[in-house]
Amino acid sequence: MHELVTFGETMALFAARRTGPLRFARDFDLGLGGAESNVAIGVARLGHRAVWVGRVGADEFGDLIRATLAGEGVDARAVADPTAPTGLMIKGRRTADLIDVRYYRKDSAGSRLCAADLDPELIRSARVLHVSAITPALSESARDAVRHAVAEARAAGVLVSLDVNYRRALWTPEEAGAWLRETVGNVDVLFATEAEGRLIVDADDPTELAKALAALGPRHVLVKFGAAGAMELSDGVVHRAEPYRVTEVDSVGAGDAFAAGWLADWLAGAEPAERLSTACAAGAFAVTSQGDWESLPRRADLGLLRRPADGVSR
Ligand code: KDG
Repeated sequence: MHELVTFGETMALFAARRTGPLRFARDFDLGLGGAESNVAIGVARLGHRAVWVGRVGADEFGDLIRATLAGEGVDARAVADPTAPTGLMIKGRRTADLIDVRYYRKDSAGSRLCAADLDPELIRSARVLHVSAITPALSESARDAVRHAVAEARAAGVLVSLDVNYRRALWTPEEAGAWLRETVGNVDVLFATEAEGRLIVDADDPTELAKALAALGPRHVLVKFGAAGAMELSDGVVHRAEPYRVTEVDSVGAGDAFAAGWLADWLAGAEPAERLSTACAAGAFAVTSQGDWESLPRRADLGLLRRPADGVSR
């Protein structure tokens, strides 16, 4: 039986191998990326059963997405849409430490996701429903799918998790803020960076920000500070986690890894300090290599970040 259900758009991802303007890239690595499927992979690697639902084109990229997710142990329920292509994400490296992401996803198969693609029984029988605020920005039907899924999960007592994942290419801060304010009251777990939290409420201090977000409904509020760690406000108690020191290669996907680590530990019944530490460790692993999810940890990897002095693990 599955434990976590998630859904959203997953795209084929072309990552330039060379640093510099994209027009001079020449060679690309082909893979895939999608906030929710990244979370599903992360949760599966940490030992829990995850289902991802989405739409892909009836094309090579759709096949790639299906096969890769299956290979990662995710139960991928992808509707192949013959009328629209799989969306594309292109990752350039403008400078050695500046990644530049472009999306070609308008009218993609993934953006046509609709409520009818989601089996209500799948949601009702899960322990966690995880969504991101990318999905409601894709299309009216995708927004409707989120509304239905959240309502279904709430009614069945399934933990509802929402990662803000603000995408400025898809909607304005005002549009995102309005949707988020309308939705967070139906959410149990909220993941946000400080800037994303401020799309919803007005507060400068991070603790005040977390409190203001929690006052809207979520029992667990996670505020992420990137390389500076994270804080969690759960049941009125604040927990803080120090970051793990790693060499950053590609930060895209760190937030999804963080959510995956936290949710996997919630599923495992871990204490708040432990699950926050797992979330930070998963986020740290995610930034250590190219790709949005490839370097996500298995349980056995988590301890590796408490490194031996010579940096060699034997
Ligand atoms: O966090 C990384 C993901 O969000 C990425 O893999 C996909 O950017 C993405 C999007 O907008 O769906």
